[in-house]
Amino acid sequence: MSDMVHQSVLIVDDSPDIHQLVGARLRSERVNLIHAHDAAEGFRLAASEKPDLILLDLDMPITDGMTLCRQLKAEQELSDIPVIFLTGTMDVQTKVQAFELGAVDYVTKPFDAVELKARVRAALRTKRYHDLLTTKAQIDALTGLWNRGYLNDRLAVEMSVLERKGLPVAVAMVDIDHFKPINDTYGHPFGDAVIQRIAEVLGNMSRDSDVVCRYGGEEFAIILRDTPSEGAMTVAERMRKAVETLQLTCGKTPVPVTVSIGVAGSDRVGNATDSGTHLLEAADRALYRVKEAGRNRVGG
Ligand code: GH3
Ligand code: MG
Ligand code: MG
Ligand code: MG
Repeated sequence: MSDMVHQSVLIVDDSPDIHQLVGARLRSERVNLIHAHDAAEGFRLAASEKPDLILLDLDMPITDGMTLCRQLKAEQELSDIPVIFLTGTMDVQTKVQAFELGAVDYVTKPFDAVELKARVRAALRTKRYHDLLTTKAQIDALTGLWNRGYLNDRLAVEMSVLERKGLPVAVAMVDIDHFKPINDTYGHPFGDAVIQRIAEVLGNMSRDSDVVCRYGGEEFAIILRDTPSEGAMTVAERMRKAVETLQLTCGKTPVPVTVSIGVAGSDRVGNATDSGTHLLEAADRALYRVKEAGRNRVGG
């Protein structure tokens, strides 16, 4: 989550004077200013820096602000960055066009320092809420792990990275063994606590680069980046063992809990961009086989 201190503003304007002026006006605001002097540089810096706000000059030679705005809005990763147009006079039709393109606001030059600050602040505040909601929508409330929606999005991204860079990706599907009787015997709240503890173990046993998700009820899916099938099997076995040795209790009653894990790697399943679903399905089939074979084990 970007903190107020770290929010960044990209200004795209062909006039050095405007850069200096905006810099001076926003000096008292705790924002990082990033400077671009034409549309091409603006697009490049938007993509690499992912600013929280873009102040965009309407009139620029070569490529104007409207065109750059259209390009930004067409890019999935950049389309959520709010854009405020900086402009001299602006007729109603141009204003309407700017808003239709996705601009959140405009400021007319010469701009009043107080007004510029207020508009920048308002846009950054909305961006913080936006980021917060986006994050919340991707997190599972019970465990704090990523949810299934995020898993699907992330898997698609990882598969395209894989296709470009050739790094192997693996998926591990984890399912708690005989969970229904645990719920039935000790109650649903205890069942929830078990799910939380296992989520914790999976989180602790994974690397920062792994993506640990709650897939559904008592099922988890882990994306293991830059990991071939064999390595994924080793990680999964470590996780299985860690759960087995948990020694959970309900009151004073020991409640042994185990998991079964199915693993699938891109080195076996294939690395097409659309193969994320294949990978999940293959891991799920492996899990099914492991369950059939007797549970509390790992299989590929
Ligand atoms: P298996 O070894 O074959 O996986 O047996 P199982 O009993 O775990 O079977 P299954 O995976 O089909 O059962 C999942 C059970 O998990 C069913 C449901 O009552 C319970 N469950 C699903 N979501 C939650 C949850 O959020 N909290 C709790 N406490 N229980 C849940
Ligand atoms: Mg200009
Ligand atoms: Mg299940
Ligand atoms: Mg189960």
